[in-house]
Amino acid sequence: MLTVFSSSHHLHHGKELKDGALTPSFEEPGRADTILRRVRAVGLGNVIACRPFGLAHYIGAHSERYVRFLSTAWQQWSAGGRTSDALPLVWPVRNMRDDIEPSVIEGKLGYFSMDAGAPITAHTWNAVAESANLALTGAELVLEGARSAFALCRPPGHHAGREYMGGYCYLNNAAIAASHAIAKGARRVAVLDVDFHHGNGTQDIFYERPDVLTVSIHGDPSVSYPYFSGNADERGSHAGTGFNLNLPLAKGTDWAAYTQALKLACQAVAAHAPDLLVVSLGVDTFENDPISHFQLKSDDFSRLGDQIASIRCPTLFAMEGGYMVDEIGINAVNVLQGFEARG
Ligand code: OKP
Ligand code: ZN
Repeated sequence: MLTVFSSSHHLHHGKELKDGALTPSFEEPGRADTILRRVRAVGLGNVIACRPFGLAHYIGAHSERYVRFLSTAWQQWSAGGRTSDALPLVWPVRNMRDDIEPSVIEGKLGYFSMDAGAPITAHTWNAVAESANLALTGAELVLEGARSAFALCRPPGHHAGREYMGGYCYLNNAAIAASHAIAKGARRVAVLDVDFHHGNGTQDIFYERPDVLTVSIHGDPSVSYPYFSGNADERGSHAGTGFNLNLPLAKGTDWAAYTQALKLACQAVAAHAPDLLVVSLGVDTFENDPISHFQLKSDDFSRLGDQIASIRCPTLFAMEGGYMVDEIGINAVNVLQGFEARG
């Protein structure tokens, strides 16, 4: 399996609020480097650079005004001399105006975000665009005939919606890859999200569409981030009704319970008969993950890959979360090797 990688991810490491204090984000450069090291150590396959793509490739999954905001936010934020991370502080909620984009950056930050978990630093945009380009490249490799590819995306993408960032995510890499596949002639695509956290952004982007099935297995939102989406009764709307499947699981879920949900997820994907499957590959379901609450062990990730391979569909893996930096290389690559072992 080819891995698509770029060292541009080093351009991004922001700060997040943890227990009331601003500290370096869990989503940090060591993550992607650890995974790349493991890819090389096991000889998964060649590591290649991404092909060139531009702003136009991000529009569709995202709105034009959101991409414009993201690509210019640091310039606007720093214009007055600020050097600290740009973070939102005000959001439109029930009965407030969510239909008028503010003209100043302080307002735009809240307008285009779901939380304060996506800090914008001086070179964040470069890292974010390159991360999306990795997924776009991986999608093209698979559309050109590869059975699978691994886009080692960082920053992750699945919390980013059509018009918002949040939860370490800016551009939705998996959704951009799925949209590109449709633009290139794929009739149906499925996105299977196995990150611990609900893929709310991917759900948002495809919620009204029947051509892109979105399936997510995640911590029950009543007790787990992102709290405000991911319930089982969110099934899609309009023409997309029935084409979104959420499988929320309790805190403490282990492989025995996880594999049951995964079986349902894989059945739903197989029934959609997609031309491309995009797996939002988060490995924060690991028992020792510092911010998540499932109990998967390293060997379980091999089984996860094997079960995904049983769908028998051309598959792009796009990296999402996983924060136990010592283990995420083993766990992510176990999924990929488990997938390949089925042949
Ligand atoms: C991104 B991905 C951490 C609280 C949770 C946001 C988590 C975003 C997860 N102290 N903060 O889905 O892995
Ligand atoms: Zn996650």
